Amino acid sequence: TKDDVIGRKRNIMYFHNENVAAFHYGPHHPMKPFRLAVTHSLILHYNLQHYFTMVEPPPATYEEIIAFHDTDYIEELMAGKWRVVPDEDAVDGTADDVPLFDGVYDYCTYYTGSTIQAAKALNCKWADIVINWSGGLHHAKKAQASGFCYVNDIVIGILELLKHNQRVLYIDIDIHHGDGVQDAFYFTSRVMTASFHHYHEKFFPGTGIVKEKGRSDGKHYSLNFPLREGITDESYAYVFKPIVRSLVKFYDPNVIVLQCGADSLGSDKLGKFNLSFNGHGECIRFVKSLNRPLMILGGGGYRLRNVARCWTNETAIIVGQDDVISDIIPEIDPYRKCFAPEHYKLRPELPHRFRDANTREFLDYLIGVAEERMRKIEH
Ligand code: TV1
Ligand code: CA
Ligand code: ZN
Repeated sequence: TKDDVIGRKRNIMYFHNENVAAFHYGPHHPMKPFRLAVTHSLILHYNLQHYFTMVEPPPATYEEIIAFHDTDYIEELMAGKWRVVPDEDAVDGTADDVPLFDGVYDYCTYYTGSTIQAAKALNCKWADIVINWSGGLHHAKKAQASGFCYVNDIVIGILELLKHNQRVLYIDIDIHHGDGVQDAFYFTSRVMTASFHHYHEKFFPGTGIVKEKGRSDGKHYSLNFPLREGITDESYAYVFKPIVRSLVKFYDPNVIVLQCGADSLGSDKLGKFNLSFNGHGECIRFVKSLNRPLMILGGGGYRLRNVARCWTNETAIIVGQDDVISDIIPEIDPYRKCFAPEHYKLRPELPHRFRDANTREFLDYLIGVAEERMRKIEH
């Protein structure tokens, strides 16, 4: 394979606890854990499991979860009741985003357990690349659920990585700003966070402007790329590649964590970008090519069939089989009917619903700011 030509073959581990897919946020809620069952099934029916070690990790323990979260907050989550905060919240509809559905705490232990075991596998050098598509819930705060996220598995996973690694680079290509991860490490230089997202004052969570750059020891170690709607593969690669290349060169991370939210794809139910499967997957391919220990996580993604396609294609990219596997969804996949509208293709073209509002000048400005910041990095 190409891996053998370019370098040493990389050892890959895949973490999945199937219990995670059985939870329901509620009938009209856009977040559907079932997408994880469809994704996992598609990965298996493409026989990609021959190229990685599959692990069913144990759920995260209470002790592991409170490594980041506030104990009072986690107790509310376990009890299935938010504490009553007089007048606030309730009215503004934020509570609808994070409903206390049946088993919500257990759900969190499953996706977080996979991220923790993935981090441990990198720490012990059992694997060079680890994958957990159920993880990547980047909005959860120390003492608050936010944007479909209750427990921040990414922060907990990075804390685990910091036990054995001096510097962790976090890259986030979900269309939403990775605010929970940024906030958790805003004051430290041991984690550099870089989020690429759509920014608009009315687009959730409304943070992630260029000026948010970290504070005290963490000054210059938070980077934000607030993109406008409709970004295409070409424009995205134009900013992503040079920035990530320089980040790795100047920050020289010991490990990279990549949140691969699939809501940056075109035609996502909540998203406003125009990325194709190829454009999204190109980011994963590029980060892999930098040859650092790597943790791949999921995140958002609200068009169920496209989430499964996206992460299956990206699993294939990671294992070096993307140019080998068929573009027709395997017939024996029990969820095959999900893919019917686009003739059972793995990587159909997605309609462009938004004009690309990212001018060349704007993208050059973002690259310029990032390069100036990186020159200030020292260690
Ligand atoms: C219940 C039922 C909840 C239908 C939420 C879309 C719903 C949304 C729903 C929704 C929806 C958001 C806000 C609300 C600010 C809040 C996993 C006062 C059709 C990582 C989280 C987006 C994205 C939250 C998570 C956002 C992730 N958008 N229908 N809620 N308002 N919340 O805008 O980054 O992908 O939309
Ligand atoms: Ca993002
Ligand atoms: Zn998102």
